[in-house]
Amino acid sequence: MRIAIISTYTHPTRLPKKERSVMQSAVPELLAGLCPPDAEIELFNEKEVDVPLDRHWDLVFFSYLHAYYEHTKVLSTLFRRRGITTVAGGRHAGHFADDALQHFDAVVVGDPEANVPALLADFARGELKPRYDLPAVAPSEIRAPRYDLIDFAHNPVRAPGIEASRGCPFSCNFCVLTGHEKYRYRPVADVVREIETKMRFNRSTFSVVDDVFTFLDNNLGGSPKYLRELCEALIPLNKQWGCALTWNILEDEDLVRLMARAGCRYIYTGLESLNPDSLAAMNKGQNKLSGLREVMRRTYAHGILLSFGLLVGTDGDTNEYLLRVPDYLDELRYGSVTFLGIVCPYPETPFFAQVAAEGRLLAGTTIRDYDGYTLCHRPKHLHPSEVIEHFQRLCGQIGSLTNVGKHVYNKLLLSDAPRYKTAILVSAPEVLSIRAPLGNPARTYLAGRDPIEDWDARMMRELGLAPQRIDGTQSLASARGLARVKARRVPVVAA
Ligand code: B12
Ligand code: SF4
Repeated sequence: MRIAIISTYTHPTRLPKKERSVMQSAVPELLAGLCPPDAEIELFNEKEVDVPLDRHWDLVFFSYLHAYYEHTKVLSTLFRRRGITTVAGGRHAGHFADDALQHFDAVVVGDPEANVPALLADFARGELKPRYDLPAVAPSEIRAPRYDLIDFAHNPVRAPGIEASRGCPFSCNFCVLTGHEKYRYRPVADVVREIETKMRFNRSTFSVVDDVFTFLDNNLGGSPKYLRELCEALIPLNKQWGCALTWNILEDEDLVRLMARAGCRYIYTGLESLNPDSLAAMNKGQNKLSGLREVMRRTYAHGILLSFGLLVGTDGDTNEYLLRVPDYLDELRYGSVTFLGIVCPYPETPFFAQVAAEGRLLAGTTIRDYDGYTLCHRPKHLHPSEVIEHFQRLCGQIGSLTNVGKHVYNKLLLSDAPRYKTAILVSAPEVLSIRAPLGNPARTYLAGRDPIEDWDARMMRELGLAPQRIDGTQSLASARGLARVKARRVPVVAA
């Protein structure tokens, strides 16, 4: 059986750009590990390479984020016209299974471990079902991805990624996990064995990422006890790694010291806002704003680069706060923002249910707009145009060369931990990447206003595909886990 597994991608500028960064989707190699050993498998990560449209496979699996749906529909339709069977999975496909079934032969809802082998067995017998929805397996049954199939030649800085846990114990109102996923983690011994025996590292030209890997977990600190055990077990491996976790972990200095000893050199945390009202509006109570500067300084002093993300457009944001963000960051001195986005009401979230019920979705919103860089709703205290002005100004100010200079100057000499200085220097482009979404002057960043990518738009016209409109109706009806909200048409407002 010839199988292709494709992780699709579209760039926030809506231009045909690649993004060869450290973190990439691990779904292709994860699904490959669930395929029979005799299958001929090819993996494609569109963030790094184009997908060949003329090759033949028996079966193609697609993984995509919400905003890549239209593009993924185009690819699937082209393949199906050539007799190739296509399957969609991931959070969007699971939530909008009925919509996806119009464009794919089958949809997998939820985790792949039980579903993919069942689907492959049915396909081999010629009995493919449209929907696979088997329950998740125990975390101890999660299998290692096929690291051997990752082609590092496409990306000199890519680090292999591993999952120690899935889900997150917190309930931020804008997060796609909230109300849908239980927090669960794999046995420490399984994770360590996978790193020791299965993981393949990227021996890149500049040796920047040799022996480096990333945890892909949404929140590696979901259980501090588990994280401690994991770190103890990682010390003898002598590898360097990065992860994402929540602010509460950083306040525990002993744990941060242990993480550094275990090889942690990079932590991303979704700080989201420096304004208490905005954090409250996002139900992000785990982020405390007191003592930020000291927590940041000592994390660096232990040899860990701490980067964080900020969101604009939340219901607590005001003009006064957004204007002051660069000053707040200067006062923090050790803060390093590597992600700046516009808060996104993903359709399966409590935040979406709220803005839809209150008639605050912008008119003409389609799924392409749900990319974290496009305003899809009207915030409580700001006009949509004000949000965009702040977003563009902050991208320019925070992602500036001056800021890179301050970042390196303030932090380079804070620690002598092995590879700490490399991590600081290598992170400079990450700070600049905050500007990346601004690369298309034609973008308004307002939902319903910006055309999708030229090629996708042309192919959608030729193939007769309509965009998935998000006006509140369908999502309120099908929101799994978000209570039984009655389907009803909700008013949309114009920007
Ligand atoms: C690497 C990564 C990226 C990469 C690659 C994206 C990608 N294609 O996954 C890049 C840099 C592009 C990216 C960008 C963004 N990301 Co991101 N990213 C991740 C991260 C850290 C790891 C993804 C991963 O490989 N996980 C491991 C794999 C194995 O798990 P998984 O992707 O969750 O898939 C599981 C199931 O959904 C299912 N599955 C998925 N696809 C398929 C397909 C088939 C056929 C089957 C059977 C099953 C299946 O199997 C997996 C195991 O259960 C996740 C966090 C996380 N732990 O998932 C966030 C995450 C996916 N990102 C998120 C966000 C918000 C963003 C950004 C908006 C901003 C940001 N923080 O950077 C942008 C823009 C996204 C957009 N345009 O919509 C959110 C959700 C976004 C969404 N649309 O659902 C997540 C969940 C983080 C979070 N908790 O908020 N991200
Ligand atoms: S802490 Fe992060 S992963 Fe957890 S619910 Fe909040 S946004 Fe989602």
